[in-house]
Amino acid sequence: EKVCTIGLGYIGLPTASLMATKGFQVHGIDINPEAVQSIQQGKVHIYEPDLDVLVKAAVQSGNLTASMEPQKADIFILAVPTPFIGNHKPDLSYVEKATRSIAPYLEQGNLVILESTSPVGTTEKVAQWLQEERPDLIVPARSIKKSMKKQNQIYIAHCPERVLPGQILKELVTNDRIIGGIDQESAEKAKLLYKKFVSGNVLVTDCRTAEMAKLTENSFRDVNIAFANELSIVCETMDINVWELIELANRHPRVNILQPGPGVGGHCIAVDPWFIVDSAPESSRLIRTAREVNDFKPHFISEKVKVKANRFKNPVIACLGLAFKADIDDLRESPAVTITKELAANENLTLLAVEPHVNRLPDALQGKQNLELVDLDYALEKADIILLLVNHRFFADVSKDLLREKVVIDTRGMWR
Ligand code: SAJ
Repeated sequence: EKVCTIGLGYIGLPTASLMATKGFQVHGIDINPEAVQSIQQGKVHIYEPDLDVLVKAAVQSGNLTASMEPQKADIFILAVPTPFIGNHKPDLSYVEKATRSIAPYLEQGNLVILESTSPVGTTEKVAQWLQEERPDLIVPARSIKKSMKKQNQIYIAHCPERVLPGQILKELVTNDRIIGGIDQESAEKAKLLYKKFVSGNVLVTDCRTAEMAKLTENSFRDVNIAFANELSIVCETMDINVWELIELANRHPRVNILQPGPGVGGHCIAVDPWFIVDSAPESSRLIRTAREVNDFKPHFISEKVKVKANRFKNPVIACLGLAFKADIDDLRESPAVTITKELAANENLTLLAVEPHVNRLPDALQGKQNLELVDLDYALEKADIILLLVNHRFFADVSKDLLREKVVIDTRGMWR
């Protein structure tokens, strides 16, 4: 079967390459010419463990090609970003553009799959956009009843991705998948497709439930991290070690608290809960508050560091880690970057950032006179204050004797 994937990022590229190695003929599309070029040469433009090997194999087999123009196919997979714009409103412009871009290539019997995390109702919008572009085709409307197969009909389903950055290739295969059909026929068609490369269960529902399920998963995690972050702030005022507290509370058979940290980053957990809040502002008070608690945490940490820095004449602060979580190179929406930036705004502070996964500072931290990217040993030697922001394995073995000589702020509880 022929597949056309729109978006070759953290979801589209692994999915396209996996399907190509499973025997599908896959053509990948991206608006970024550099991404397309590197994939054409069998290389990757993003880091994810083992993705380079998979892409190379897929391209060399001849089953994965890439360009900036869609092609005719049996299956179209939309895997483009759904960020939010000011005021936490979902930005569906990428989904809309991608949807309209495939419309001219659609033929009767084709299956269109939306994998992007989307606010409830988006799959129905995809159907509406396709119908506007292609009045000659019968685009199904949302229905939970069985209907008759029609001439000139296409199929639409929402199959939200749920893979964890750092484990994408494993989770793409082993995770259970939720298939939300716009109608039953679409769901069944999509189920058959995912069964061909997923070893987990493939669970069928309607498109609205599937959209909400994905948002619910990430909101669940956000609310639970907010609980841990709130505890960490509460404990600070009571002289209680929050890590010990959580470890002890988690010995209860029905308690399982997550880990506090410097805040919640990434493009999913810090974004998706807002889609629920936007759809139901009056009834999503807990989800909204959790977002606010997690967004407050970076400021809480930078204020704490500033207070400690007051003890020194020319304070030097080592900021260990800039990524949004451990053992990845992704610095986007990272609380570690927010904290480092807030500290760098204070000219009395000298900041030494250490991030073993990158060789240049991100744009958000460029052009600051009092901030440089250095190696770990140099930072540890020069710093008065050591601020651990990311629990990269790389930082696990820092000498405890050395830490005893410094002021240490360990936002991840790694050196406890
Ligand atoms: N974090 C904490 N404490 C914890 C766990 C995480 O502070 O106990 C922080 C991390 O440091 C990071 C942020 O939360 O800044 C998010 O990290 P994560 O590992 O929880 O999640 P992501 O964003 O890498 O991936 C999530 C996953 N969702 C869930 O686990 C419910 C993944 O399965 C989704 O596919 C992904 O979002 C997505 O694309 O939506």
